Amino acid sequence: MTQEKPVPNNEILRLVDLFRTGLKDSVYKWFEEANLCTEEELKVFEVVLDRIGHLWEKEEIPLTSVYVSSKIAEELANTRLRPEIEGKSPKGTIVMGTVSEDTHSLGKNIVKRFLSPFFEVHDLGNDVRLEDFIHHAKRTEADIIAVSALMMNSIQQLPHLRDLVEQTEWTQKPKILVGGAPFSINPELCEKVGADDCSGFAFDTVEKAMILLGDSR
Ligand code: B12
Repeated sequence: MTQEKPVPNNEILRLVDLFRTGLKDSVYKWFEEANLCTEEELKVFEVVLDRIGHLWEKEEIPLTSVYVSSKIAEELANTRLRPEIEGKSPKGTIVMGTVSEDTHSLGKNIVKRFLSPFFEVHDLGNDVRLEDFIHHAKRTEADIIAVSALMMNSIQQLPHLRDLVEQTEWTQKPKILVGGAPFSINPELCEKVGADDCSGFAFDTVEKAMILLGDSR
């Protein structure tokens, strides 16, 4: 991995403008020229999307601009963000999804790409009911249920997932791994929602999942 290069604030502001106005080619050119490593690229576009979210919150830009930005970010993630690890044999099974009433898929999809070389990942998509996480975890004998939650409303459901895990009979009880931006802002949320671990950044999810797996075997 190359040495971390801080991206100056004026460059972040320029990128925010390029994203929100849908100038996809200029965004690509920016990343080409910046020549960052994958971890830095991911950090940059999380910061940019966070700023865009705040602009929308302050009613400085419409929701359509957030949507346009997310479409560019999605394409960028699919084409540029390559985890620097390749095809290992799966070490366990993970059922993952974004929790019900939450359709923020970008972070979950990135995490899936990072986990897939190491685990058999069953992606249930977005807006997944807690009962469906349990059903699929049971069916696949999953080691981990990995849940993405970006909104406070969706986070509030998570303690009930712990209840459902405890109330269900398992051959081997799955661990709960949760993630999304709120967990990097406030890591204490992890304990509050009853998860076994949490992460606000895709880069440490493989390690966290491996540790949970070690604990559960
Ligand atoms: C893009 C975006 C959208 C896009 C989503 C497109 C898509 N396909 O995902 C659109 C425009 C559709 C959208 C809609 C809405 N949004 Co929105 N959105 C965002 C925004 C700007 C960026 C989210 C994002 O993609 N970030 C980039 C990714 C890569 O980061 P990430 O998700 O955090 O994921 C990383 C880590 O957290 C971690 N991770 C993520 N998941 C997981 C899971 C596991 C298991 C692990 C281990 C790790 C992990 O790894 C990822 C990579 O490092 C956020 C602002 C923010 N700061 O989050 C608001 C934000 C989340 N949205 C918000 C809101 C309110 C909405 C709407 C309700 C708006 C509306 N009025 O309709 C709707 C909700 C729709 C719904 N029911 O879900 C609020 C939530 C406020 C709150 N506290 O509850 C935010 C915070 C904006 C704000 N500042 O107010 N949104």
